[in-house]
Amino acid sequence: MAYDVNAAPDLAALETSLDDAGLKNPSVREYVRYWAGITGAERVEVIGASDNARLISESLEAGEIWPAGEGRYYARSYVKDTARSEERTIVATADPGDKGVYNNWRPASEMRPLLEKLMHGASAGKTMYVIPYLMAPPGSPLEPYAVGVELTDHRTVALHMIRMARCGVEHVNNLAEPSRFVRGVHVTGDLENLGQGTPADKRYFVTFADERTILHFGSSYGGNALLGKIAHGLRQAAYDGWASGEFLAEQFMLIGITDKQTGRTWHICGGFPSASGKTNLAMMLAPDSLGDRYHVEFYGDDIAWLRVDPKDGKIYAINPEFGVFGVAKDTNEATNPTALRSVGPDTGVLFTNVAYNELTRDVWWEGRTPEPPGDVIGWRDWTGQLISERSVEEQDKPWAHPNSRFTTSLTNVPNIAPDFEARTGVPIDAIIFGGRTRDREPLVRAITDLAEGVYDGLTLGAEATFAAEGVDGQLRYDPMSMRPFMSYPEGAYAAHWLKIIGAASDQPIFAHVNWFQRDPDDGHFLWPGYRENLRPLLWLLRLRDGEVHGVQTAVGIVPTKDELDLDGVDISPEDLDKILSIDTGRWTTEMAHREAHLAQFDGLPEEIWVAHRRVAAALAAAAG
Ligand code: OXD
Ligand code: MN
Repeated sequence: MAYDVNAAPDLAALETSLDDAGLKNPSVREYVRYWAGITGAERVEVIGASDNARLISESLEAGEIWPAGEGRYYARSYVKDTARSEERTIVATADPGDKGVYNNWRPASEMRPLLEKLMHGASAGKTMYVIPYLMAPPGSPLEPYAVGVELTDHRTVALHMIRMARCGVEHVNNLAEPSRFVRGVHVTGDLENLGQGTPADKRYFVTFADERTILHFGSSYGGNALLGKIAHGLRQAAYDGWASGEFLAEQFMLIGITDKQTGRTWHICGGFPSASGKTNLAMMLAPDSLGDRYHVEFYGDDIAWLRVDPKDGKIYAINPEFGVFGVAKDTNEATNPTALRSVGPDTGVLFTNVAYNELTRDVWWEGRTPEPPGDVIGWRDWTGQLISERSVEEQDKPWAHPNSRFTTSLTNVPNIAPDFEARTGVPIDAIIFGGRTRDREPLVRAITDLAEGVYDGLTLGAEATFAAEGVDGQLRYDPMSMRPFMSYPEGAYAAHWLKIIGAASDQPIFAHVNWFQRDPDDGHFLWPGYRENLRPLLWLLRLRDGEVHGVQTAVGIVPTKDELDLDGVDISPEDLDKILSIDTGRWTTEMAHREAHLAQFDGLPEEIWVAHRRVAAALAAAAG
C-alpha cells in the first residue's frame, strides 16, 4: 500500500518513539507508519497500562477530564456524540454473500477508499496513541483471535481502552504470526462539523471483517471509539469465530454461582437486549436469606466468547474484556450496589456525561438517589450548563445523559470471580436469554433441546416504545441480543450456533427469563427482581442436575410453586401463579410475529423451523 511520506510525522521521531516503547513487532510498526502517514498525526506514542498515571495527569492538566473524588475522573463528550450509531455502522467484506439482514453490509472496495479519504490528514496536529491490546485472558486458546492494535487520536479514548482491555506491547511483541492482529484505526474528526444524525452525516464505523481491519471515523464516544470492545470483541470476533469454525462471540454476561455448602460452582452466560438489566444481573449479590449458602461471582457483563474444549466436551466461556463500560442511569444501592463499589475511591473510574459538581467534585445521575442534590451550587449537567442557570423551561431536563457511563476495570468489582483470568475460561452449565416483557413471558422457562434453545435466542426481543408506533405488545426482535453486532448472515449464524454448541458432549441447559411482568390493572411488577433473580437461576441449575422436574409446557419447563425457594420473598400467591403460567392466547399471537421475523433470514437451518413448528403445534394443542 502507498505510504504518504509528505503527510507523515517526523519519520525518525516515529521510529525512535516505537523503539523507546519496546515495540518490536515489524508488522505492527509497518501498520503504524502507514496510518501515521494517512492521518497526518503530528506524533506517535505507544501506550499500555503502565502509562495510565501519566496519561491521567496530562488529561487533567489539559482540561480533558476533571477529578471526581479520590482516584475518580470525569469527562464530557461533545453533545451530539453520546451513543453508538447503528445506521452509520457497517460490515464490509469482499464477498456479497456476507450480507445479512442486520449487518449493513457494503463492499469493502467501496468503503476502504472512502474511509481513507475521510481520515486523510484528519489527525494533523494531534498525537496518535498506539494501543496494543489483548481481548482474552492471557494464554487463552482463543488468544490468536484476541490480539489487536488500536490507533486513536483521542487521549480519553486511550484512557478508556486501558480500563477495558489488557493493554501493552507484550501482547504483540512475540506473536507466532507477527502480522496476525486486528488493525483498528480510530480518528475522531471535527466533531462539530460532522452532521451527526442529518442526511449529511459524515461518520462511518466500518469493520472490514475479512481483512480484520476496523476503521472508525467521527466519534469519541465509547461504543464507537473503544475498538477492542464492540467492534473487535463482538463484530470481528463473531466473524472470526464463524470463519474459523472455532467459537461464538456474543453480547452475553457471564456469572458463577457457588454453593458454599458443597463447594460446587456453576456458570451461566446469557444475552439480554439493551435496558433489560444485563449489568445488574451480572453484578447481582445473593439475597440476604440465601447469602449464607450461595455466593454469586462476576466474570463479565457484556461479552462472552464460547468454545468447546475437545478434552472434556464442555463449553467454556471467557469474558474477553478487562473492564465494565456500564450505564450510570438508575444505578443505586438497591439496583446494583456492586457497581457502586466498583466506582468508589481509588478505582480510577472514568465517568462520562453524568452531572458534575465542580466545587465538591461529586457526580450524580438520574436514579442515583430518588431526587437530585437539593443544593444545586456547583452542579453542572452533562452538557456543562450550570443547573443554577437553567431557565424555567429547562428545569425538568435530566442532569445526566441517559446513556452516561462509568468505565472501571474488572479488578474493581468486589465479587470478581477468583478465576476470572483462567486461561481456559469457565465451563458453562446454562445459557439464558431474557427481555423486558410486561406479559406473556413467565419468570423462567427452561429448554433442554439445542435447536429449541437457539430458536429461543433468535426470537429474543424487548418491548420497544410501541405506544408511539402503535404496534402494542410486539417485540423489537434482537436475536441473541446481537442485532447491532451481527457481522455475517443470520442463517449462517444460526447454523454456526447449532454446530458449536452441538459439538459439546456435555450440553448446557437453555432458559428464557423475564423479571418484568406487570399487573395489567395497576402496573406493579409481579416479581421483585434484582437479587431475588438468583432464585429462578438456582431452580434452573437444579433442573439440569435432575433435582427438580418442573412442569412441561408448550414453550418449555416452568417451575412448580414449591420448587422455587421463596424464603423471604415478598410476593402474593396470585402474582406467583401469574408468573409461572403460560398465556396460550398471547403466545399464539406471538408465534405469527416470530414466523415473519425468522422468514427474513435466508438459509435458516431446518432444525430451527422444526423447533418453531413444534412449539406452534404444542401451543395449538394446549389451546384445545
Ligand atoms: C452497548 C455497550 O452499546 O455495551 O451495548 O456499550
Ligand atoms: Mn453491550
